[in-house]
Amino acid sequence: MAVEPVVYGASERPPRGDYARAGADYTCPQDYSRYTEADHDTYRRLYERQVALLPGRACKEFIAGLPSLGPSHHIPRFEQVNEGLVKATGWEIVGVPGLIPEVPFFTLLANRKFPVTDWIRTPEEFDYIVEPDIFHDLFGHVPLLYDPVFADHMQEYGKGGLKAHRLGACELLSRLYWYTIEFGLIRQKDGLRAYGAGILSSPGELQHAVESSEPQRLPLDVERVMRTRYKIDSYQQTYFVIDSFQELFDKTAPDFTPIYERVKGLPEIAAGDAG
Ligand code: HBI
Ligand code: FE
Repeated sequence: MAVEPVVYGASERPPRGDYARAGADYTCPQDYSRYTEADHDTYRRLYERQVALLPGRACKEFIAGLPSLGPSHHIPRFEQVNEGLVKATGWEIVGVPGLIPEVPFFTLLANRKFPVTDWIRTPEEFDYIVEPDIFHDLFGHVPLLYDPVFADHMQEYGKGGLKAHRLGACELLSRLYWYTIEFGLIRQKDGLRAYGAGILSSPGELQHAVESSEPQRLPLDVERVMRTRYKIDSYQQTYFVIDSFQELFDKTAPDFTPIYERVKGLPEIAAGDAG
């Protein structure tokens, strides 16, 4: 059954992925034979550029998990990544044609399955791409799934997403995803480090988020996050900082229903406002 594609944000361009290959749960096999030499070369170049920027900027858990993706000179096979990942934290990566609707997305996370886009950007998009491609999903998100606390948090996020959908609070919860799992910062003993996939997979934003004096950096406060709008096509003007993944897990463990009620009655805060 062909499923309807999903387009992220207001992009007028049709989605890149071949949604006809996806099943009812929006997953599709990683058709490894489709990758061209140019695709493998793009992956290798993206990896090489990014890994050189990680020291002093990526959190220690990300650095520890990255080698588990396997060799960097070609696009990894999902089943090979899964051999180690399933043993480590019970997570597995599944192929998807691109962005998928909230409920299928949350359902996969709730079952410890992380959706990884199966196509890679063109060489012309080497420096920037709006939609997440395989490099963003694999390099940005998967290494932290080897960390037991973060892995548990991601599953709880998925379960919370299904609940948020029932409560009509997906927009509020997606802000939490944005300001933590995509663009979160963590204070570690040797300094401020990135743990968000959107930061870790971007050369420019990794330096901006950790080193620039421009953005404001606030302690993670779930209610403040849920009131804060975000932009998908520019560096963040606000980052939220945690001191440990345990803090992230504990702050997002409570039932959000009362927070959703309170936030719905409060004015939103623009991405760069002190609020
Ligand atoms: N689909 N494949 C994919 N990857 C995502 O990160 C993703 C998605 N669909 C919805 C979504 N993220 C956002 O709504 C999250 O903020 C929940
Ligand atoms: Fe992402």
